[in-house]
Amino acid sequence: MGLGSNLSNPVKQINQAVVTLGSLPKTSVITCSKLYGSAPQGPQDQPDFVNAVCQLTTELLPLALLSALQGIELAQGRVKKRHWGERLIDLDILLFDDVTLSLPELTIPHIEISNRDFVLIPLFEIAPDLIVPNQGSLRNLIAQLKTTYLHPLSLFTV
Ligand code: ROI
Repeated sequence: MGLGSNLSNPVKQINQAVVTLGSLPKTSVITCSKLYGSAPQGPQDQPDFVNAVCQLTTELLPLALLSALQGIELAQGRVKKRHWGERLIDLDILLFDDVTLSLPELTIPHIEISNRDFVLIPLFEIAPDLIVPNQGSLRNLIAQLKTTYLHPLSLFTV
């Protein structure tokens, strides 16, 4: 899954979310990427994001996991400000084993996965040989990114 934040101490928001994810019923966090700083996709008049991805194991079904993630977002105080705008915490299901799903409330793989350097590059760190259902190898998706605006965060802050 993907994590992103660009408000109210993003590093703290992401760390908090990871801790809470690990406390969901029948769910554990297996591994997480580094934190990355990334330029916003969408309106440019907002702060840079902090992004990371984590691998979970869970017995929750996709829609139950989605509602658990939405619960965490709300508990951390997320309020929607504008489309593709700044956010306190964003938790996205990116992939779910080799499931493909297309529902109004949830698309797996994540609908924007192939356009997002801030998802693909952290994913490569934890799963370099990943195949994205219907979209081929992660390696190839990364090769097709036009530009990337990502830097490992530890080089700059913390
Ligand atoms: N841009 C970046 N860099 N990182 C995000 O997590 C992110 N999330 C979003 C939008 C607003 C589309 N842009 C983003 O939801």
